[in-house]
Amino acid sequence: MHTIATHCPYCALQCGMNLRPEADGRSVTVEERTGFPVNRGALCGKGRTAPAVLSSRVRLTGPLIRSHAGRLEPATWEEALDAVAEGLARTRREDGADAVGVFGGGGLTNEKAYSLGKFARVVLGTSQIDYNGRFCMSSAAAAHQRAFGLDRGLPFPLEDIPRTGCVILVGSNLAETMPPALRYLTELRENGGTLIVVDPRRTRTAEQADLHLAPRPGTDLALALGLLHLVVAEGRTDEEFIADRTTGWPEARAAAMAHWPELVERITGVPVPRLREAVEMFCAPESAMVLTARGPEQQSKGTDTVGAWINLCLATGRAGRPLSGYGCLTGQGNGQGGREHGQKADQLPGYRKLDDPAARAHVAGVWGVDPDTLPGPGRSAYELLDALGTDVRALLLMGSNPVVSAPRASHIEERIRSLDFLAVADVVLSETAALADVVLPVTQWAEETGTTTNLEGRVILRRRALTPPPGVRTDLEVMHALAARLGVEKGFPTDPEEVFDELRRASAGGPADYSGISYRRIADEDGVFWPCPEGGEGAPRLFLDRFATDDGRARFVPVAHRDAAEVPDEEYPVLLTTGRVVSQYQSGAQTRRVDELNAAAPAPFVELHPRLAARVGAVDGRSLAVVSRRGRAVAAARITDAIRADTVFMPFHWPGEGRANTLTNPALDPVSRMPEFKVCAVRLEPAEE
Ligand SMILES: Nc1nc2c(c(=O)[nH]1)N[C@H]1C(S)=C(S)[C@@H](COP(=O)(O)OP(=O)(O)OC[C@H]3O[C@@H](n4cnc5c(=O)[nH]c(N)nc54)[C@H](O)[C@@H]3O)O[C@H]1N2
Ligand SMILES: Nc1nc2c(c(=O)[nH]1)N[C@H]1C(S)=C(S)[C@@H](COP(=O)(O)OP(=O)(O)OC[C@H]3O[C@@H](n4cnc5c(=O)[nH]c(N)nc54)[C@H](O)[C@@H]3O)O[C@H]1N2
Ligand code: SF4
Ligand SMILES: [Mo]
Repeated sequence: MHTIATHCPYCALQCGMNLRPEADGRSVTVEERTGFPVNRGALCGKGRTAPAVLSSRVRLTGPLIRSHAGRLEPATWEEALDAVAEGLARTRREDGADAVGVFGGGGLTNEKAYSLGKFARVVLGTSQIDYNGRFCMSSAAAAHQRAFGLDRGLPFPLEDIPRTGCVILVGSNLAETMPPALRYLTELRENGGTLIVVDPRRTRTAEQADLHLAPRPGTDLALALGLLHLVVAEGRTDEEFIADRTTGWPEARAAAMAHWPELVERITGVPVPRLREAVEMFCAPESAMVLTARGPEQQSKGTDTVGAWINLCLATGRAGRPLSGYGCLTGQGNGQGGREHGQKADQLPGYRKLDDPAARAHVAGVWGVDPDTLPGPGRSAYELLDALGTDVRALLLMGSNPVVSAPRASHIEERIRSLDFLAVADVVLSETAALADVVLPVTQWAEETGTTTNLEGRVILRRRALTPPPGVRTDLEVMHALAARLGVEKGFPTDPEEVFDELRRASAGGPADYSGISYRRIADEDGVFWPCPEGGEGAPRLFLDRFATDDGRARFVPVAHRDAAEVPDEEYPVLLTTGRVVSQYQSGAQTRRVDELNAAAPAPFVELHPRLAARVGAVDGRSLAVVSRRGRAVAAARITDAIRADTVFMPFHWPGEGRANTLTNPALDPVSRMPEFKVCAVRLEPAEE
């Protein structure tokens, strides 16, 4: 039997894989797809085991409605869709359109994300839509916009990485979060290039580095400024590049000069000689790159922090040139495309701005509505979740599990419980779906067709390989049916290619222009890089001639270090940071349902240094309580000298007692509205077993 070429349902690498349908037509096996350039056949354990979530043993197989007794009970699709339409309409009638919220996800295909944004603005007429990507790469996106006038996570394909001279990888543990991508770093070093990893922990990724800098969490901004200071002091700036291709250098230079090396050592804990080594490694070769991920970005100053790393690239002429530049390693399966087509609070498709009259007119034209009927910008993700049960009284949730993944999660869980009405579309009964009034079971990656845009800006096609079980519908079918019940008969097609063709028109002429991309072209070209105007070529490499600003020049932004929103004190003397392990994905809703992955990563833990463990009486493998101003979590201690002695680390993949987000601080970055997942203050207490 033939195989179907498609992509993994999980992270932003969007590894290519082949699916072989079994004779029964109800299951698939994963096979190598060596021809796809990003992963050349390699897959991590999550991708390899993804078909396990297709099994009816773990997934939702039919709609559920909460009964008068308070239990979720099986219902027909007609009943469930009627109940959702009525729930949303009632709130709108009684409390106004903005009392209805929509929360989306960066795992949704472009077609779904586009339709969800349109559904909110056209069918519900609400401004209250945002999505979990706000928790992901929003700080890097904002910094990209500010400096380059355009936000595409990587302005070059991954294949450029092995050919550059030096990579500074800031707060990315890609050996665990994108395992097949580690190959690019290995090849870089085989080619004579060097790797610097910046992470408070000596991760599997840091172990590969020529130089590992382990700053105190929340101090990357000072670190980048300190490196820029040394670049200036040592006369290593590229004055010609600065003069020809940038603006704002004098102010940015002055800001960096206020961060002299000894001060930076005091703030970050990174010794001055290590700073000098890093500058030498970064400046000596012809070309170099800085790549950031969630470590420096998920901070209440994430935008400025990324800005400081961009300034370092600009001052040394390491941007807008071949094999050089700044890039952000986007996280979710469609983390890139999901941030372009309108599920963000301030955005219209094609990365257009909702408050731009010309953008409103263009998109309203494609949608066949009066531009004046489009609502304005709404609240950011955390602010939206925080408003549930007060200003926002009904919510439609598609593609996120905030009970586990939102900061200050006990509070957010309580807000969700206080809603008048909650509808959740999901593939499994997630912790958030379990609180819903109506649960709509939807199809999965292997059962539907649609495009995603990987971390390189490469638009790719996932293909349907399986007939979905009879009790589930696609997200597009859900939106179509709800729109019809709410009085909008047209404009929500269920055929993904039809949606994509409309998205192309809506994006035409915008910053993320998809108008020249078609399903056919994606198949022929191993994906097409945006921007790609009608009839044009895709653009794997950006900014080589000009940046996307009005004057074509990149903008330095003067930034200064500031403390994290919460710093250690007597009561909460230890820093907590959070992140991921290789065998679980995000809130764990999908991967905690896969036996093989659970065997590898069965439970949450608290990673801490032996010295800190001795001080607080923690014993390896025994329960340890972690207490912050938001709450208390308990997980097994994991004692290792691979972490700073002033910091503990918890993965956030689990609900319940070991939920890391019970502890995290929702302090927001003022520009991106990113919460500070990566730094808060805690104390440790031995816990009862
Ligand atoms: N296995 C697995 N893979 C995934 C995911 C998953 O859940 N599981 N999720 C996907 C998604 S959506 C994303 S966004 C990516 C995330 O990918 P990464 O950004 O690689 O993942 P994290 O573990 O969140 O954070 C990376 C590193 O930041 C470090 N760090 C913590 N605080 C700081 C700090 O203040 N400064 C610096 N420089 N570093 C710090 C942590 O120690 C950690 O090693 O992964 C994607 N891939
Ligand atoms: N403490 C801490 N918290 C964090 C982070 C951190 O580093 N530390 N990282 C943050 C980051 S970067 C991210 S991206 C978020 C992610 O956190 P979440 O938004 O909770 O991400 P997922 O667990 O992927 O949730 C996706 C949900 O949608 C379902 N789903 C999957 N595909 C589809 C689909 O096509 N349609 C529908 N309707 N549902 C689908 C899944 O089953 C799952 O229940 O977590 C954030 N939270
Ligand atoms: S690295 Fe990401 S895309 Fe590749 S197989 Fe693993 S989870 Fe899937
Ligand atoms: Mo993410």
